[in-house]
Order: sequence, then structure tokens, then C-alpha cells
Amino acid sequence: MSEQLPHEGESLSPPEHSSMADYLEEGAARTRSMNNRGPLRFDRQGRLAPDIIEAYERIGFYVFENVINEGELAELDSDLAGLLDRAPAGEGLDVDAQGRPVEKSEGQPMFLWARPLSDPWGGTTLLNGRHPVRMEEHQAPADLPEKAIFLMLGLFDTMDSALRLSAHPAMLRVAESINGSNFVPYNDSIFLKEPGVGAAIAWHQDGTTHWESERWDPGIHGFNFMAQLCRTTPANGLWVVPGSHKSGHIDIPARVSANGGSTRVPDAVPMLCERGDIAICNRQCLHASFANNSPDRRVTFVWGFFRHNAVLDVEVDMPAPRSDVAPVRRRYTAETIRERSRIVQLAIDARQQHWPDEVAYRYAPCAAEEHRQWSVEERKAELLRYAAGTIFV
Ligand SMILES: O=C(O)CCC(=O)C(=O)O
Repeated sequence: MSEQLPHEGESLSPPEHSSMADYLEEGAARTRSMNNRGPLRFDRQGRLAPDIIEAYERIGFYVFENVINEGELAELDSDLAGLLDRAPAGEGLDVDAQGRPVEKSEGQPMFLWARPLSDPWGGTTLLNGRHPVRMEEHQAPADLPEKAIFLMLGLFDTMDSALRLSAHPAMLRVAESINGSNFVPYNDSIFLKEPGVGAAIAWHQDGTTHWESERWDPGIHGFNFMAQLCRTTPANGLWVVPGSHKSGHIDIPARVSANGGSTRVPDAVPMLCERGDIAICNRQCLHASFANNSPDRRVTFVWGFFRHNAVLDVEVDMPAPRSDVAPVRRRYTAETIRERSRIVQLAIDARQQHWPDEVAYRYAPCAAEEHRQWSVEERKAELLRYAAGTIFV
């Protein structure tokens, strides 16, 4: 199959005359012609198959098909439904929709709210200003609540199934193949795009730290796994510019301006997935999603990993996702990283306790705790430490 990857600096034709429907359809056709999807495959040494690594490194994302079985998906659905049932009834409220007090442990999970079909980050300084251009927004019907949840951060304490999924043994082998055996965990979140409600996420590259570094390379800001609890479509899915993780820090306003001011970036493609697929996406890829003005829900559980040498001794301003959260300056020492990495072993143990017959992944940084079983109380304490110690570059 042929692929339509633009060459460096080259764009496919701009869409001034194409409707949103045409844009979505043309992007879907491009994504279907790319060789970056299929079942997980490993070589004899247990490394991700070389052709998959090659495609991921060239394009910047890859869709692993049919990774999560229906039993595990059902547990994720049920935990998510429980979490949303007990979520605040509105932004800033401390009761849920049934008037029960909302339980929160150290601010986790953190719920982020947006007006239906709006873009909460585009054109703001939030998250280190990495979303400089606002996406198209739509007028939502007047009977919708003023704001809806579009993102939840820090789910492991309330969603056991998410903690377990984060230690899926095949996915951790992928992480090792890409980032080395001492890979470092990032964070965990769910992007929620309810039909006719879901907010847009403006064009951005996730990394904020290493763009000017002498050590910069296409993998230095790590990658995210994106597990899909629903089938994704061009209208509700994530859009990615193939190969853009190799382009350095992209001038997004210039790109949009060269596109006649339209955020329908011409060389982007939608990440089309089925329920149960997990994509890997380089955090340097230029990506965005449109407000979900479609009839289909999207729920994406995102968790990611860095290379150890990309975070060691790095000092950063932790970006604020909301205007009431102050940025914090942090430095990642070997000790900070060791502490953070224990979440991986905790998750491996949670998975092992739930499915004792599964062959667990062996995580080198926590080899000394390989057979440790955390009690419920110990797990709570570890999750509190994890909540306070995010590593981000
Ligand atoms: O899933 C989405 O719509 C946005 C995801 C995203 O921007 C991210 O994971 O960095």
C-alpha cells in the first residue's frame, strides 16, 4: 500500500474550498493508506517487531489493534461509569448529581471542565502556552449544562481497571522497546468527548522542555499510549500530522496562517481506532482534536513513558492545566525518578493480583520488588506519593 507522507516543509493541498465533511473524509482516506496499524508483534528477543518500530519512528504514531479484551474493557467501562456517577455535578461543586459529597484524595482525580463544543486551551497561556491557536467552536444547544468534563487526570486511585491496564505486559514490552528497560512513567488521564458536547483540544506538541537542547532528537519528549474505549471516527478522533515529531518545535500560528487561518491542517490524518485498540503516539507529533459535534462518544485513556536520560537532572516548570493551578518548578533527581517509577511495579502487582495466571512484565528499575504484593492500605499510600510527584518534560 502506498503512503501519502508529506516531505519536510511540503504540505498537501490546503482545504479552503473543502467543507468540514470533505476534510474529515479526505483525512480518513489518507490515514487508511498508511502502513501504521496492525496487531502487536514481537521478535524472538521479545522486542517490538522491527518493521513496527520503523513505521512508528517514521510516522510518529501506530495503532495496535485489538489489544484489550472485552472482559477488561467491561471493567474499564464500569469503573468509568462509577467515576462519572460520583463526579462533581458541576465545576467547583463538592456534591455529585445525586447530592452526595464528592470524595477526593489529594485533589485526585482532577476534573477539567469546558463549555460544550468550545476550545478551553487554544490561544491561552495554560500548559506553558503550548496551544497557541484556538480551534473552531460551535454554539451548543441552550439546554446543555454550562460546562462539561473534558479531561480527568490522576485516575489510578478511583479506577483500579486503569491502574491495571497501565501495566499490560505487552504494552510495557513496547515501552521497553522504544525507551529502554529503565523507562520512566509520565501520568494518566482520560479524554472524554461526549457527542454534541466534547471540547476541542487545540493543535500542539506535548513536549515543552527539550526543544532547544543540544541533545534534542525525535524521541526525547517520550510517547503516550492511547487506549480506546470506543470506536474513533474522523469527527471525534485525534488528528496527527505524520512525521511532525521530527520537525523540531513547530510554529503553529504560522502553519495555521499559511492555511488561510483554518485549523483544518491539510496534512493531518485522524487516528482511526476500534474499541480495544491502543495507539502509541510520539509526544512531539503535532496533534489536536476537533469539538465533538458528532453523534459518537470517544473515551481515550492516556498514559505515557519517557526515556530515563530525557528526564534525569532536568528542571522544569510543571505546566498548569487550569488557571487556578499554579505552575511548580521541579527537578528530577535519580531518587525522584526511582520514586515515580514505583507506580509501574505497583500497577504490575495490581494486575497480577487480579489475573494471577497472566505472565507479568519484569520491570528492571523495580527488580528488587518484583514479587512484592501491596496491601490496600500500602497501595493507597503509594498512590498518594504518585499523585504528588508527576514527571513532565
Ligand atoms: O485525545 C485528545 O483529544 C487529545 C489528546 C492529547 O492532546 C494528548 O494526549 O496530548
